[in-house]
Amino acid sequence: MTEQDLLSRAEGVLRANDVGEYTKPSGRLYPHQWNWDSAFNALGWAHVDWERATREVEALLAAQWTNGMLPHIRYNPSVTDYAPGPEWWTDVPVTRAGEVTSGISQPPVLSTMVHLVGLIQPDEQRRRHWWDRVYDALAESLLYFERDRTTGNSPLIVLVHPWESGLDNSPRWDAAAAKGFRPTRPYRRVDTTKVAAAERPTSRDYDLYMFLVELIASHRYDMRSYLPVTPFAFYDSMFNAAWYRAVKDLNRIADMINRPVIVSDASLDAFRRAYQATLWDDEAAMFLDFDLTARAKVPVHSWTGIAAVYAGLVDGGQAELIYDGYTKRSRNCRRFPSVLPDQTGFESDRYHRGPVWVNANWMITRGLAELGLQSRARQLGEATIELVRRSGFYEYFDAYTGRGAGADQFSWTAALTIDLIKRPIV
Ligand code: 2M8
Repeated sequence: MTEQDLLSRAEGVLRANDVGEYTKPSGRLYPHQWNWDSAFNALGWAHVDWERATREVEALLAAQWTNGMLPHIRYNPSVTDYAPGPEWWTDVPVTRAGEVTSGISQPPVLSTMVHLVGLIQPDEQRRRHWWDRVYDALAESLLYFERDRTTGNSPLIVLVHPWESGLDNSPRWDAAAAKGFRPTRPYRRVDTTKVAAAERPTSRDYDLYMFLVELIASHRYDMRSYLPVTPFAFYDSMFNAAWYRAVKDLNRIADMINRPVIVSDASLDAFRRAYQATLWDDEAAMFLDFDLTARAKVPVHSWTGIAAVYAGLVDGGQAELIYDGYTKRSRNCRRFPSVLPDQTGFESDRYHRGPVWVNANWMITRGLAELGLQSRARQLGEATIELVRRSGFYEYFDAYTGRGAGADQFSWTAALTIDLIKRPIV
């Protein structure tokens, strides 16, 4: 298949999942608008239809809460056969009447994508005008985490639900799921009626998800009262990296449209120091998550431990150390597995427990290139395009065989493949 064929197929995936103002992550499995999916999808759209990219972002911003939070799902009220659905998230404080959303957030990559989408627009006036229009909402969405999701003296952000990590059934959450929490009400799942149950989270995982949903809703989404009592509170190394990079990118936008920066350089330095001091693990030679309830690092080595590379939270030397260590330990895998194969809980074809994901590869590819590690970036970028070319636009890929799994015709796989081809590493 030529590069041009691959590009037009990728565009076809975005168009097939396009419902006008947002792009479904996948036609079959995910009918609503998801937060970080839309951010990645906007970047793909920017290369084929720039105005459509801006609509994707603005549709997501329409779901913003009065406290600034950007929810992880913006439900489409006309879709009624999805479960568990919005009835679990009662009385959410949306800014716009009529919006129906979940009550947690997702990795905040949106400002970074908005920065890139803007740069793709050659007309400077149009670009600046758009940035100006979305700037305040983006700023509030990032400041929300500083205001409501920090605790004690640490500037690091607390994650309150596995769904919020974007990596729902990562083995990092196994210890929490093993505690046997269950919601008080029965719940229904549709995911396992659409794709093989063996590729999805287990019912024990879902018991934890729904237990936490009930707990968060019962605290009326007030994290100040929820944090002291929840059994699930983590400094997630990828979520925190995404926030740091998003703030830097929004500061860049601010500079270009003459707005005040949202977080000062001194605060960013303090954040970087806290990230290094709290999450770096010498023995693992990567960053680990921190469990605030157990007051200990989470001993699971996954790609989130390299996410600092995406954010520029490390220099080239540290990036090389982490990335090369990860590569060595996953020599027998496709580039690169979401969990290292020597870890308890690794499964090569189950969702966030080992398979290769295009968004993870894209984040690391871009981060490596920005830190000056061009040849590694080029190799990873090319391996990612090749995997999609051979296996198709799947949600994820078996870490050993490269077989596509989960949902087919998956939007961010298409969107980020377009970006990897259109903006090659030089
Ligand atoms: C997955 O998460 C949803 C719940 O939010 C699910 O499993 O049903 C995750 O992979 C998440 O990162 C992604 O945003 C979402 C939609 O693609 O699916």
